[in-house]
Amino acid sequence: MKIYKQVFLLIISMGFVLNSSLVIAHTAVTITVPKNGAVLSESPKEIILRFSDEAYLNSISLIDEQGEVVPLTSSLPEALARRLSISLPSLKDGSYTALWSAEGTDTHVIQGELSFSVESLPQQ
Ligand SMILES: [Cu+2]
Repeated sequence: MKIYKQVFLLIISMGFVLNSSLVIAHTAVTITVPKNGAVLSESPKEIILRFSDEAYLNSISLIDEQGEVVPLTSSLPEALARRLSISLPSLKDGSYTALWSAEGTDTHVIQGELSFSVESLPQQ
């Protein structure tokens, strides 16, 4: 029984080493435009996601402050790239949240959320 336990522990610790090296290799978002929490004086033309390595965008959805999905008119970028941009329709004043999902070259899924608001008119 003892040898099994040692083998088991060895496998567990190898798993940790393997996992931590994968964590380092993960593709991550480095910059977004707009920045999370940004207050914009006009509707942004696009959302830009910059990654530490090439990534492929699986999906993105834009939700307004009523929780409604804002239809995106342009198609998603199909290429694997470090910089992915998604064109936006003209947005009226309000708060928006973009939920996106991408995949790095290691096939790991990366998900993120980006909130911003448009305030073209001075707030009363
Ligand atoms: Cu990864």
